[in-house]
Amino acid sequence: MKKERYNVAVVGATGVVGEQMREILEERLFPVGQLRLLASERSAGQFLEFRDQRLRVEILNEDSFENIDIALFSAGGSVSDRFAPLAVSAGSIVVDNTSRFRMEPDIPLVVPEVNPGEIVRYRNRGIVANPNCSTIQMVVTLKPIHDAARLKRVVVSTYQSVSGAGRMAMEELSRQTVALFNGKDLEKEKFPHQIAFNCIPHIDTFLEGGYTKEEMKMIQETRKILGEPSLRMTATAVRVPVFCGHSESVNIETENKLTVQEAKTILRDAPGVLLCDEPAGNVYPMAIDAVGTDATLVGRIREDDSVPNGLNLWIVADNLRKGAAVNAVQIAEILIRDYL
Ligand code: NAP
Ligand code: 3JM
Repeated sequence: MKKERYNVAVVGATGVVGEQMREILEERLFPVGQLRLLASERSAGQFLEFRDQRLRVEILNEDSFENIDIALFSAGGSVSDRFAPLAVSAGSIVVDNTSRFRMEPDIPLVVPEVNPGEIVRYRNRGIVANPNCSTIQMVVTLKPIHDAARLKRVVVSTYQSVSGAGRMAMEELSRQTVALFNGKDLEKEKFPHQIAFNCIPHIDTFLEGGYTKEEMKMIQETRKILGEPSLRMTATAVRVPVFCGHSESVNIETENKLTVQEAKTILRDAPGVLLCDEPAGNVYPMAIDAVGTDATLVGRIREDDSVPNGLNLWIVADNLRKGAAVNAVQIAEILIRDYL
C-alpha cells in the first residue's frame, strides 16, 4: 500500500556499508519514516546521526523488524541467513547485501541499470539480493555492450580496495602502514599476509579447483544478472592497498565486431556509466576519482587484436556506494515506486 514514508531498518548499521546506507538514504531523500539502526551487542548504546538526529543503535534480535517496511541487510551471510527470513515473516521486504541468497533461483539478483524488471520477483520470498561489489560495476558496463554486440567471453582481473573487507580491514591497512614507517612489527588479522605495500591474490576462501569464492561469485552472479547461464568467463580477484574504490581490467570478446569508437559511443550514453577515456590528457578511471561518486567509470578502451572481436576496458567504482549501498537504495526506490 502506498505510503508517504516507509520505516527502514539498516542491519549492520555501524559497518562501513551500513554507514553509507545512512548517508545515501539521506542524500537521495528516500522517504524514511522511522530509521532503525541495528548491529551486534558490541555496538549497544552507540549513537549515530541521521538527518540531524542522533539515533541509538539497537541490538539485532527476533523482534527488530516489527513495523519495518524495508530492511537493508549488510552484516554478513550468517546474520542474513538467520534474520532475513524473520524480517520477511514480520512483514518487511529485505534487500540483502550479502552472498547468502544471491544464487538461489527464486531470488532476484538486481542491478537497476541492468535488470530492474527482476525486482518484481521479490514476491517469491520477500528478498531482493544485491550483487557483489566487483560484479556490479562490471555488469553496469558490460550490459550495453552485450546488448549491442553479444558477449562471447569475459576475462576479468580485479584490484579491490580494503574497504570491501570492512572497517577492521581498513584499520589494518592504516596500522600496518604506520608500523612499517616506524620500523615496528606488523599485526595481521583480517588479511592472511601484509596488505600494506602489497597485492594479495586471495579474496574470500579458496574452493576446489583453485578459484576463490570471490572469483566464483563474480562469474556466477554475472551470468545470472545478464541471463546468460553459459557465458564463458574467468576471474582473478586481488586485494590491493587502496582504502576505497575497486578497479578492474576487463577483456571481452564479442560475437559481432564493435570498434573502439562504437564502444565509446555506447558507453557514453549508458545509464550509470561515466566515460573517462582521453589518454592524451592522462584521463582514465582511477579509484581516487570514483570515490564519493555513484558512477561507474570506464576508460582505457582499446582493441585486443589477439582475437577477432576483442576489447580491453578499465572499470572503476566506489565499492561502498555503487558497489553496495547506492545499488541497494536504488532497489528500495524501485520497490516503493512500483510495488508498495
Ligand atoms: P563491517 O564494516 O565489518 O561491518 C559489519 C557490520 O555488521 C557491523 O555493523 C556489525 O556490527 C554488524 N554485525 C556483525 N555481526 C553481527 C551480528 N551477529 N549481529 C548484528 N550485527 C552484526 O563490514 P561491511 O564492510 O560493512 O560489510 C558488511 C557485510 O556486507 C559483509 O559481511 C558482506 O556480506 C556485505 N557486503 C556487501 C557488499 C555488496 O553488496 N556489494 C559489499 C561489501 C560488503 P558491530 O559493529 O556491532 O560489530
Ligand atoms: C563482501 O562473513 C560474511 O558472510 C561476509 C563475507 C563478505 C561478502 C559475502 O559473501 O557476503 C565480505 C565482503 C561480501 C560480498 O558482497 O559478497
